[in-house]
Amino acid sequence: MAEAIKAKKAAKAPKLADPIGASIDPATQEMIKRAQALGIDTVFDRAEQMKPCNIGIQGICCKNCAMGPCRLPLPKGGIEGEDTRKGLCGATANTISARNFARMVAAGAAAHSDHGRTVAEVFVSAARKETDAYKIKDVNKLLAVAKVMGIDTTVEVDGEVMDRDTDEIAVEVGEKALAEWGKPEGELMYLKRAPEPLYEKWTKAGVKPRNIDREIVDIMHRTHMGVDQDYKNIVKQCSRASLADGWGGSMLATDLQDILFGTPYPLQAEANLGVMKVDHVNIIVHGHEPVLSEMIVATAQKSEMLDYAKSKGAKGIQLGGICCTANEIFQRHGVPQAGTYLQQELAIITGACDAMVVDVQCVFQNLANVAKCFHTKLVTTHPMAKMEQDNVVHIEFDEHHALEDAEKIVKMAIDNFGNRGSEVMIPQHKASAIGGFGVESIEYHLGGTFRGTYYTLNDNIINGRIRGIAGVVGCNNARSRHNEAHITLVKELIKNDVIVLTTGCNGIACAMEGLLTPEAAGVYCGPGLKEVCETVGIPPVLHLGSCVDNSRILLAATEVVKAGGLGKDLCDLPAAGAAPEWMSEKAIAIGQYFVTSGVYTLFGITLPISGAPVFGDYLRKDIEKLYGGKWDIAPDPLEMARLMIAHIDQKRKELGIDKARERQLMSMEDRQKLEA
Ligand code: BF8
Repeated sequence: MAEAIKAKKAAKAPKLADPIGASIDPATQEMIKRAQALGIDTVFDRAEQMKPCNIGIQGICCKNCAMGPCRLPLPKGGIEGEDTRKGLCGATANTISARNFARMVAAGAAAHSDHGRTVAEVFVSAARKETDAYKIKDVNKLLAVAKVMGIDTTVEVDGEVMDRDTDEIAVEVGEKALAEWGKPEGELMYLKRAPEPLYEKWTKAGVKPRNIDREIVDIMHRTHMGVDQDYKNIVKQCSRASLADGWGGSMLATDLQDILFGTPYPLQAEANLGVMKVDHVNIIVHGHEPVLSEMIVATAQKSEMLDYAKSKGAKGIQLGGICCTANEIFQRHGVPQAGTYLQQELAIITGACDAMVVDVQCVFQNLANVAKCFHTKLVTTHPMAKMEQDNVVHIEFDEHHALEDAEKIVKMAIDNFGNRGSEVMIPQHKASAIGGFGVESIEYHLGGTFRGTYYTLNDNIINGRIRGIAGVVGCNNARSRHNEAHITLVKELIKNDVIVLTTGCNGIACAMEGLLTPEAAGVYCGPGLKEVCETVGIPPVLHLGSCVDNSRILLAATEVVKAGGLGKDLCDLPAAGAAPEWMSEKAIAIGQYFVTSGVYTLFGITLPISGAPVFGDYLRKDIEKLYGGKWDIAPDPLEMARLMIAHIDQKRKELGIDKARERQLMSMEDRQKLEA
């Protein structure tokens, strides 16, 4: 009888994740095992226990009015003849899927752009000297951005041309930037930074954003019940709103952050949960907006804080980042990256996290439940992002008292150091990484000695040592093995001489794997890319920052076009983009602006378009005629690499540089034959 009860209980026990099957990363595997031993559920276990909705995943569930939700599953065996599926109002699968897709673009563009707005507001406060906490750090970039915005940097006094006061320029830059969110007429000023043919395509297609907020509101309106019922017209607005993100909110966020906090230049740090230290106060900063994390970094370095930590028995203060905050403080200060999106709960499960400070985006609500099992103080800081659980502390961050807020948080973490339980387990895995690349530093490393442009990079692409450029970005997704697709794809690309530009959680995954080091070139790269990396001293995977910094990829690609020899538009370049483990709405917005900017863009997992094949085909094929870029899906990372390389080779052929590469890759045997 007892056996039967035991068996029944065991049968009812929730299914747990297999740690090895859930992640390729040994630190993550160890921490999943520890969580399971402690009876704490993590996202990996929950992914075993809850399967995704089969209709939703295909993008064909409409819940935009109360007559529904209307679900339009594909008939078994597919559609023969006319697709007669429709919702109560008559909405077709194409309309429903396109509306859902558009709302993802809107949410993603809103998240990035609202982040940008916060930065712009802080920037204006700093420029107007309304706060002491923030100051203009990079005057050169301020002047460069002012020039792009058409703001005078000199002034004529009594017939003499003089430099204008920097503070005055900063106020004008900040105000002009802020106006981009809501200006009543015109178009976004950064659109003209794109290559001219691309700008012309946007003009012709009618997708130039008017202002950032309006394009997002437009999507919410047109996807309301009974408005836009033409999937092509809905996609057109997706393009417009996504451009407002990539060439608007995100690009402004990057520029203003660089001016305020410093333009990144290469520096070294470490990555993975092993960066936490048992004898230090560990503060994990998680989320996205550097206006918060910058202050925490500054405060944690203050001698009085270090003395205070020592007075409490700690040897120092160790900061670590999770998600894009990790990328922000890594690229500017060399603060270690504690982990990717899927490792957030695990950082607390070490038992050594004295405070986790979060702001917006990609933050699990379950952090509060995990924190309850340990001494960790979980601190929310953003007025927009609170948690319902009562163990969460809310310290609202405001630029006018930013340093005081940061001090309060750091002190709270120090005071909490002594409350740790006896069971601390920090997995001893970390890797060295170099980050902090950007448009400016790529120019420095891969520019010509005298020409100061992307000459060397272009030259090496033309001569075939570098086969092409890949942007590999984006999230983790608990529906696939943590980091496996990221790392498999990136290794396959660099093995085939494709240089990789990375941002977001892919950047952290690559850092954890040791791919962000110049030494990785000798281990993983094909001969051409290896030679370039070793000559110049750069990693084969260049870390360009957080997800808003995908704008750096757009601008770096534009610089490649400008340097000459590789076509006139972004779509001419031997380049492709990928998000192999995507999960967030922001990823969809990013994908759409890359496609609208002419990039062949592949997503792993799946896309919520499979239930509407006609709409799906429009995104995967027809849209290319408008902008030169298109979507694709490839759940298998090796297949993804194959498709990207095939695209790159096709572009090389169209540019007439395929022969150069064939020559460069000739084997010794072939060469000897030729010489004979
Ligand atoms: O903006 S890559 S999981 S952290 S959404 Fe989130 Fe995705 Fe990571 Fe940053 Ni981007």
